[in-house]
Amino acid sequence: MTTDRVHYRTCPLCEATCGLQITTRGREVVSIRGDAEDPFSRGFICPKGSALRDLDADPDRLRTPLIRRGDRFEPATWDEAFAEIERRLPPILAAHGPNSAALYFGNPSAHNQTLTLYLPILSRALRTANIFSASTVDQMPKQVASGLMFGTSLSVPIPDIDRTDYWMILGANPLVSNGSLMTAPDMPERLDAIRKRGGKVVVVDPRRTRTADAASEHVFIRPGTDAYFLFAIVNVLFAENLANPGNVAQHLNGLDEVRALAKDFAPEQVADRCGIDAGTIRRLARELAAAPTAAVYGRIGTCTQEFGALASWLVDVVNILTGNLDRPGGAMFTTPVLGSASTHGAPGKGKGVRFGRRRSRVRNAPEVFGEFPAVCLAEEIDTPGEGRVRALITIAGNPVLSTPNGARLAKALDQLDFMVSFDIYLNETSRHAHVILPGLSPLENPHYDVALWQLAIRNYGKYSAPVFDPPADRPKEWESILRVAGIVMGQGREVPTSALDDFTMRQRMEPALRDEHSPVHGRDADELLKEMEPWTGPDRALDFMLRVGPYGDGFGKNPDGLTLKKLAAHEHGLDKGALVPRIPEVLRTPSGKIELAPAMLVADVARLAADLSKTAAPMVLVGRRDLRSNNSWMHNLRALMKDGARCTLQIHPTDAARAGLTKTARVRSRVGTVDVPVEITDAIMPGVVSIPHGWGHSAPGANLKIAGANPGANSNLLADEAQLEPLSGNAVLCGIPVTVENPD
Ligand SMILES: Nc1nc2c(c(=O)[nH]1)N[C@H]1C(S)=C(S)[C@@H](COP(=O)(O)OP(=O)(O)OC[C@H]3O[C@@H](n4cnc5c(=O)[nH]c(N)nc54)[C@H](O)[C@@H]3O)O[C@H]1N2
Ligand SMILES: Nc1nc2c(c(=O)[nH]1)N[C@H]1C(S)=C(S)[C@@H](COP(=O)(O)OP(=O)(O)OC[C@H]3O[C@@H](n4cnc5c(=O)[nH]c(N)nc54)[C@H](O)[C@@H]3O)O[C@H]1N2
Ligand code: SF4
Ligand SMILES: [Mo]
Repeated sequence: MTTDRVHYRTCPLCEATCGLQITTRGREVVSIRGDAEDPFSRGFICPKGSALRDLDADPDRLRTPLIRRGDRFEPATWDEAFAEIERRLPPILAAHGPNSAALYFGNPSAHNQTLTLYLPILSRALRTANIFSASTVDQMPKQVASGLMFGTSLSVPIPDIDRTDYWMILGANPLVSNGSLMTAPDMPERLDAIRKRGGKVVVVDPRRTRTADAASEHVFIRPGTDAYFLFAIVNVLFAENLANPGNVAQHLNGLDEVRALAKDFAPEQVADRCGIDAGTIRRLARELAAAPTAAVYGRIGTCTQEFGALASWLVDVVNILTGNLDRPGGAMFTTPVLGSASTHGAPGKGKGVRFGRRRSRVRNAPEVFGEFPAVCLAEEIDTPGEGRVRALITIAGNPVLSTPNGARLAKALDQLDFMVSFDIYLNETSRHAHVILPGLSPLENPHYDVALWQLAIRNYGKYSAPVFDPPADRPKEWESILRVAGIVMGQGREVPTSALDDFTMRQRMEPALRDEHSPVHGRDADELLKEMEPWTGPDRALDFMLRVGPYGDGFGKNPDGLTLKKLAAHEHGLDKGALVPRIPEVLRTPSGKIELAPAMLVADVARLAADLSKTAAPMVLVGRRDLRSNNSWMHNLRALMKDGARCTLQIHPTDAARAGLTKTARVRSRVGTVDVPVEITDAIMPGVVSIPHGWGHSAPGANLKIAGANPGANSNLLADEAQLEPLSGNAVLCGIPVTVENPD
């Protein structure tokens, strides 16, 4: 008889990073519960966390590579799959150069230790300028704004929600999404605690969300107008002498410039456009200034819109002007257990960020943090000419459902000479591939949230060993990535992955060995490699980062410090405490100051001002999320689909009556049309409709039996690939002009 075993582990599905308690018997999962002893998540779990059991067992989840023969996929051995890649990819690169291959990586790559640490290797091996990712349908505007203000791509201030007296949330629904760019498990309890201790929570959203219902106040706002709203708050702070940056005042550049810019955005000037009366804006500005501590936080709704970079910037301008940046209860910087770009190099000063070193071929869009906008992917494939993308590798992404004008992208994918998908499903995107390489079950992977704990509301880390050993005949996903990287680099598919891994590990260590502020400055790589034995692959990379990080043992410099072995002994996770003030040490701007008025952002204010006099579209589309979904890829799990498809059009009763809607709505935009069941509700503003993304599982040839039974409609057939936020290249997913009619 096999006995039950209990494993403690971090949920890899969303940014909340909840601790799980998983009971197994043999290769079976018996149960998944919240880990009550995880000091960060304290037992919290959502329905997706327990559905990991279904994901692990899902018969549709791929366990062997697939090769497309004609219009059918056939199971293949790993060697056959790599041989096919070796046969087809290098000749394209040889004939047409490195830019003829593109890479698209999706959201799970930010949640998966292996992918986060190994993707850059493949991207370097490809040497292509054509790198795309889900970041430009997501948070890129925030990264641009924070990079310009504070100096690195992840210098994002995090709302210190456990200590704040006043939390203003714009364009986020953390009770449903469980938080983003703010790793904070157990959102319901944390949000409730703010109100219980006498604090206030204000939600600014075109929909009255679950978070709005739990808040002290909800303010409807017209989509895409957050920059006006926030500028008006800035205007009031200056006009009423309430601006007081407090502790960070001596570290600021550009205060007068912001004061001057805000003059044109008095509450009375923007009220109509925002759909918020001037008195409310003034009151909220005064409340923010008067609160003992306050944090303004913006997410998807403020990023994926026309003025996403400006709105993201103004969020932190308000945090700074109200004296809340870098103080407990305000917006603070994490000191990640693994370190980050803002813990390396000289403290307090750095290279800052630069964009536009390259331009995309068709639209001339600037590169941002090494990527081109996801909205450019289809045109780079379907526009003929020198430099056309002919080969594509997708890794953990489903851009046909998750990026604008999925119909055009799907067509473009069929024009590729060769496509490889690293994916665990044969889905709407991977069905276009010639070879699909499946990753392991999440329970067969090690786990550390390399990216997300850089953005956490506490300094926290936890290592989870795989729950199950992967089948012996299957490569781990990092090995497959290295294998493809080896093929691309002309080394063939036979090179042992351990040799490639040693080579890339040395490259990984290089910057630290050269950094005079690093504990391993000048040390010998061989010696350090020896000290990291027996770790290999993504675990060795992790051990290195931990040991040279802020709490690390520095390979002997700080003997009481962390190593991966020591961290792994904390099976429920290691809490290094609440966030601590980090200004000015955290800054990596060339000036060593906080840039309150970066030139790129200032230049974009003219576009915002000009738009104020234009007439707004009468009906616009926004998105939403629901608790039992995770973007496009968890609709194949029975536990999450018990209540069928949740893909409906939310519409206000007056708009529904005007359009004569009863059951179904036909929604049209410049680029597409979808039919969706209507959900009439006064929880959405008049003039705004909402459809969640990630649905539309009716593509022929996908193998998603449960998802296919409740396919829903792909809202990204309506999102317009021609539109982008110009500074970040981010897609515009909120505020899409649409018409709505009754198709019957
Ligand atoms: N209209 C609209 N569109 C949106 C949004 C919106 O709000 N509105 N939100 C955007 C946002 S925030 C995001 S992040 C993007 C997401 O965009 P994408 O990342 O492109 O899409 P996902 O649905 O997350 O797809 C993840 C893919 O990874 C696969 N996968 C899961 N685990 C693994 C693994 O371990 N290994 C491998 N190789 N594959 C794996 C899944 O099967 C799936 O195919 O969508 C964006 N699209
Ligand atoms: N259950 C679940 N959880 C998830 C995901 C999921 O798909 N399902 N996806 C994960 C991912 S990849 C991400 S990035 C995060 C995102 O996490 P959140 O940012 O919390 O995302 P949403 O729940 O989409 O909330 C966005 C809100 O913005 C509002 N909105 C739309 N347009 C505007 C606007 O112009 N201004 C303002 N102020 N509001 C606007 C919408 O009505 C919506 O309520 O969630 C993550 N968590
Ligand atoms: S909230 Fe996110 S991390 Fe927590 S159990 Fe749910 S999906 Fe997993
Ligand atoms: Mo996302």
